[in-house]
Amino acid sequence: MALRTRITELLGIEHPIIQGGMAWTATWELVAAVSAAGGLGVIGAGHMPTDNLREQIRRAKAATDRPFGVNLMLLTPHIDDLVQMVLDEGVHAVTTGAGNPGKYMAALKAKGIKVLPIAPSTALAKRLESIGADAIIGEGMEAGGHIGELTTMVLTPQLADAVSIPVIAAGGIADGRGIAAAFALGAEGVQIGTRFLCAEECTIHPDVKARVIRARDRDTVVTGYSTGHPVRVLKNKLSRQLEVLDHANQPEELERLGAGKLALAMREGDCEMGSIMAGQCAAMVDRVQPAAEIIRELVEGAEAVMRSMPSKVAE
Ligand code: TUI
Repeated sequence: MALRTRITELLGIEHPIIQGGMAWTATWELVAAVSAAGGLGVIGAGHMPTDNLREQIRRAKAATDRPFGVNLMLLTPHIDDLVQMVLDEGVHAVTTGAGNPGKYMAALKAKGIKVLPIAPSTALAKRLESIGADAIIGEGMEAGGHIGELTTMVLTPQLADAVSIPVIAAGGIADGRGIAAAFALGAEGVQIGTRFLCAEECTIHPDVKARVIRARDRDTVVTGYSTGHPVRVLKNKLSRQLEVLDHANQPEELERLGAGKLALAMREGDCEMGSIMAGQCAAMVDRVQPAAEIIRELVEGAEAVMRSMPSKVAE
């Protein structure tokens, strides 16, 4: 058995598993490992300078012949430059987050790049389908980082009904059960971020991996509602300070305090004053393991759940 869908076909990959394009986290080492294992590795561009992203793309190309992608965070000030560089370098796929990629759709498609926007609502998904998106990633608010309002459970089936292109479910998926559930809701692929934080090939600071492994069910919190860009993180000293500013409705102060804190966590390992963006399913991650082993467990787990389903239906 294998999980073959329009997503594996579209992207030329073995398993319909897209790795979340996490800023300061998803560097070429993780990307190459995920792609080599049959998923789609995705470089997290975040606010990365254009030259650094070019270097990341070139290193990923040198490390794997398999398809990989780049996640473009549309709120970044130099996004036009990043898009132009991606067009020049060429990658198999682009995922987008934190905005509407409509402005770039035609140029990306003209280069043969598959465009997979993250959409937190059916309205945006329909609009993106109408201008040529190849698939829609529906990210529920269980996810880490910048989130929308709806849960994966509610968003996925509505997206599947709203568009004809394939839907990829994201947010709260960390094992085979989550994948099987996403498929039951109408998804043809999944995007997984948090579980890959603890891939051996993920270059984040080991203290952050240890913190994710320690996380329990209620250890994430959403801060930044007052800024209009709510972000889910693991609870720590920083998140408590951000919450105070959120409740006092001081978005400018909050932005100031939050600036640069993702890198402080992920690269320097400051687990108290850094922003550890992780989803609710951090609680389901219990060890560091190679990306290929994660993918194998995900696929085998999903297949086992799907096979067991008929026995749950009485004749
Ligand atoms: O983008 C993410 N997750 C992220 S981005 C990020 S870095 C960041 N830095 C500062 C402020 C905020 C974020 C950390 N994590 N996930 C995908 C995602 N996209 N979640 C929600 C959205 C989204 C929201 C609104 C996508 C489109 C959208 O459209 C609004 C519109 O313009 O129609």
